[in-house]
Amino acid sequence: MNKSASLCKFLLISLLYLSIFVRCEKFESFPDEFKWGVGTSSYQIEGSWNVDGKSESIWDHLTHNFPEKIEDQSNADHTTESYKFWKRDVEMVRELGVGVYRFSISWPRVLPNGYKNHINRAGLDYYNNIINELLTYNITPFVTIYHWELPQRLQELGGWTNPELIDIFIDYAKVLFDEFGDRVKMWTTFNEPWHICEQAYGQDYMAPSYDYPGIPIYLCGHNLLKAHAKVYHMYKNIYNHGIIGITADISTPHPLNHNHHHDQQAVERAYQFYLGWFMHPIFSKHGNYPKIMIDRIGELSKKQGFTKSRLPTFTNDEIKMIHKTSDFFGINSYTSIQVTLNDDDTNPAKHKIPSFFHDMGTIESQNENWEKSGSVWLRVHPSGMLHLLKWIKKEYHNPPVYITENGVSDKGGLNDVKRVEYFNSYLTAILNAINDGCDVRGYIAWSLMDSYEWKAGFTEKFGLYHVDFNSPNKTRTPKMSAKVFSEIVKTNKIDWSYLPLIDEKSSSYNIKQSAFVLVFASIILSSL
Ligand code: GBH
Repeated sequence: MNKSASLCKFLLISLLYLSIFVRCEKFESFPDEFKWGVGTSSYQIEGSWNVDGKSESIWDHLTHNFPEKIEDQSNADHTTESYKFWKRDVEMVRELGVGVYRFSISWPRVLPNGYKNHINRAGLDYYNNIINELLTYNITPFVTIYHWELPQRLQELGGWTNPELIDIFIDYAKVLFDEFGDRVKMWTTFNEPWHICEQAYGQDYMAPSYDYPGIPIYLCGHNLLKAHAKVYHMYKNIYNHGIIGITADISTPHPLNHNHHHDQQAVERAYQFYLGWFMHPIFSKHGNYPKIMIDRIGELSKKQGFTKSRLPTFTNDEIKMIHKTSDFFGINSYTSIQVTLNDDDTNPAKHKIPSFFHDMGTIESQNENWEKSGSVWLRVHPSGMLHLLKWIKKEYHNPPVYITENGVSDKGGLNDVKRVEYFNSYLTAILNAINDGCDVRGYIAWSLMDSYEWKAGFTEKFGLYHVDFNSPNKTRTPKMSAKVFSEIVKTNKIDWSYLPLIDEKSSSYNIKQSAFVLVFASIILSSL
């Protein structure tokens, strides 16, 4: 063989090798522009519940008047005292090296009556301080306008079942845009509308624990969607310096029995009832509620003797007004469920009639093989995240997605190996989704630090930082997961070095191994 031919061959093989290597690298790292963040919410961290003019929220009201409804009878009167120690919080965000801090604003801290006739300057200044401190260090504030803290006085008007709240919410949002809009460029209106409506009005569960299944929940959802859309338009018309969206939540549904096509149907129903209820009107091609919800709730309502559907109807103008009112698809997801159909005639699950769960017509469970966490509802199932992201891509034509919450609980401690495993395996699933073409733009880990976990009180910990709730300064200390997460953020790669070899590791390395086999094969072939 002559010299130039062998040089040519050499070059070709090098090129092949290089392209495979680059491909592997690409598959193993997150995109350069990927946004990393950590999250908290006001009630869970602020404490100082009645300080400097703040009034009572529905969570203050619930925890003060019905402590027996909370696992450890606790409340968030003090919790991590971020109202005092916010500087330390921002310092931790810096230590982690993330570019985004997602936090929420307490409505009754800013507008104690709920209305804008009385604006509490001290409340606004608290958030101004946080925002300014974040910006000093180049950290993007990502503000949630409503993470469940309704002023109690507005609850007394019927809360989110009262359409009056739409305009009152617009006023509240306007106060925030006027005050912070010059510096805050990332907003979400509502955190987890399903929880705000179903878990709070349909059950004796999240505040206000209204326990009225199947009716007020849909009024709540209707008002929430209108309030969201109107605030979106106001922002776009008057301010429009940044992005604004909504964050929904779901535990990824899987068929209980993979071979039963009925169970596949149950999966689709669960997606549409949990996510589609709020996201279909915004992200689907033509807007409005999912057809399956309109049909099922309509038919069941009729059977049950109601004059009209318990699911309210949007006018055509309202459908248009709500359609496409989110710059990104915000999603919170922690775990998976298994579902099977629950037919109306038999109702074997004995769901209350009417109720959201009876309307959906499914029975849920969790797989005993999925690893447990510190919470009964949360089992570790990373491939659920991949399914979910693919479903969103397909259903809503690949919208830009922010994973606004994902994380795991334990019972506490600094050596949180399980949390490291959780983040690594869920992030591997997310990376797979990105390599599959899902437009995931960012990941916000839940949570910056241990905090008040709603009905579970202080019995479950989600933090990257440990908080010593007994110390006067509520001392915050990084856990192992904080160190690993900051390494991931720095390198844009998942970091397995802290852990013994586990499945996901070997699978991500398989790509590289097969690449090497390929290269060797080609070298041998070419030398023949
Ligand atoms: C998110 O909600 C919240 O946005 C966040 O504030 C919260 O800290 C985080 O999740 C972790 O929970 O006890 O079986 O009846 C997710 C909603 C709320 C889902 C509590 C599970 C308990 C269900 N989570 N809920 S159960």
